[in-house]
Amino acid sequence: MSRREAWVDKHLRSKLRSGEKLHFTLFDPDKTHVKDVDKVAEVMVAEGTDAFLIGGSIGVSEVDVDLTVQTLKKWGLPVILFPGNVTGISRYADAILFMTLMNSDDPYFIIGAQVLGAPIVARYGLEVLPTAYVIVGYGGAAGFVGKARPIPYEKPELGVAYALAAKFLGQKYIYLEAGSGAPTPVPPKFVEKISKVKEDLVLIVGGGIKTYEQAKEIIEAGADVIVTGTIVEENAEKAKEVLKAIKHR
Ligand code: 1GP
Repeated sequence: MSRREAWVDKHLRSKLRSGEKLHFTLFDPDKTHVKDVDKVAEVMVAEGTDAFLIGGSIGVSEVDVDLTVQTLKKWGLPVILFPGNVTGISRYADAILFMTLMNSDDPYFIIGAQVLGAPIVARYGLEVLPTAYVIVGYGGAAGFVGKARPIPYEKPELGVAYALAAKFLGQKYIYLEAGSGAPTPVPPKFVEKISKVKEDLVLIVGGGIKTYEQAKEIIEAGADVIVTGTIVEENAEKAKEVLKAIKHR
């Protein structure tokens, strides 16, 4: 078991402490071919993205994850795994969102996959970022595959209960996921309620964020990190706008 020096959590938290808000660029190896990864990364790095997330819910092989991670390493940003299953683990990454899908009805996504993956994570010496993954609203493929009971957008009090449970269970990050390509992102009012109870949890919000206004409202509501995937794949100019909303406040 070789443990590399853990630096990603420290790095992200020190940025947050200095008042920055963060943006993670998501690469789904099933959607972005490895030959296009650098082109997208170049644009996002120039605009100030803070880290790369690699993962997806369907059709992600270990080989694809390895290739995407290896390609992204050259940019010098944290390369963080965002696994949909045990096939999403790469030895070349810096860290892993070690997630439990809190509102799944299937024990496999709450603890089963984690048990199968833990020895691999230990063997690779990956830095672990303990993460409560909570599906909200639309849910998309992550909600469908993960057999989640998504929290309705108009029931933030349920989200608050999950955030409190995450905190009491010792999680370090909470990820509110509307689902990739969600028609509407997690509402700012929902984010605000979670941000009021989150304390040291790093609050990540993703799914359906496509415009400057959406990103701005979610950040102003108290999110620490915004994740974008679809817009990065589809429209670099709009992705730049989202980054502006996060970085030039
Ligand atoms: C999905 O939250 C992420 O897991 C990003 O969603 O693809 O809609 O940006 P989008």
